[in-house]
Amino acid sequence: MAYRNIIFEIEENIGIIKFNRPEALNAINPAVLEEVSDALKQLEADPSVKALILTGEGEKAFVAGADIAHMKDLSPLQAQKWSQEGHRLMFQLEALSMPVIACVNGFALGGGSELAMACDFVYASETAKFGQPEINLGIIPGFGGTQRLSRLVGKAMAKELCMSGVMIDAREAQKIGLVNKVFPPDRLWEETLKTAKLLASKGKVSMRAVKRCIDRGFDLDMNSGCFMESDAFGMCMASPDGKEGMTAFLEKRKPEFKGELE
Ligand code: CO8
Repeated sequence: MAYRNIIFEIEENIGIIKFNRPEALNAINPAVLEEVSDALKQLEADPSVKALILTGEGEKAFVAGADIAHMKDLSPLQAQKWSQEGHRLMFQLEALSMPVIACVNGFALGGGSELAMACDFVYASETAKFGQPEINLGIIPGFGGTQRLSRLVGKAMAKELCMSGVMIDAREAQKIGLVNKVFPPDRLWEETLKTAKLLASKGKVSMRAVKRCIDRGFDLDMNSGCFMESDAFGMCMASPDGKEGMTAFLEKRKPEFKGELE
């Protein structure tokens, strides 16, 4: 597929997707969803790719939300379908076996903040701004914001953000747990890449297992979550990477993870 709304690259073993509609502050329209979804399928099918970074092209925006011009005249059923298409992409991101970092270089509003929340964690520039401004448009978050935000920052804070529609800066977003780390704009990319490389150096089997246990376990009761963790622990223990990691430790050398399951 030819990409017109995103820039898709693989640098060594890191996938990079840049939202690229600067004329609309990288707002998401159906073509963006389709292109990102296609790129994610390619990444998942490529065993050499071990981490993914999502970011926005230009200095102003990560993603300033769903494209309002596209949404304005949707019928209720079309809007419901549009929301479901957004949800599908967020779930596709969460289901990836590799870790995904949102590198938020500017506005992450509405669907943009929802996208960032569907990544494994967020690094942000000091100039980034987050918010769920849908209420100002007479609508509500439709790409999972009412659900992921409350799970991330708690119900009361999620309500305040979704009900007031106000923007918060990166430091505030870090304080409430929406953002992991904040960097000056000129250091954001190198720091994100450094962490992506660190994650890519780990074993694929255990990376996938930790991601699934935390994501799936979050919606389970403690007992069921721990049960799932034991199963995943057993699988990692029996994997070639598990054997290699522990053998390498005892032999005082760096492990060579192959990312295979026998
Ligand atoms: N959609 C379409 N175009 C946009 C969007 C957007 N979300 N955001 C910015 N643009 C466009 C502007 O219209 C403008 O275009 P033009 O130059 O042709 O006039 C261009 O980008 C630059 O924007 P501004 O001139 O407004 O730039 P400012 O620096 O003055 O302001 C802001 C930047 C504060 C980010 C401002 O652009 C803004 O408020 N944007 C809208 C933010 C917003 O409300 N986002 C939420 C959208 S709704 C949503 O995401 C719901 C997701 C779930 C959908 C599910 C559907 C059922």
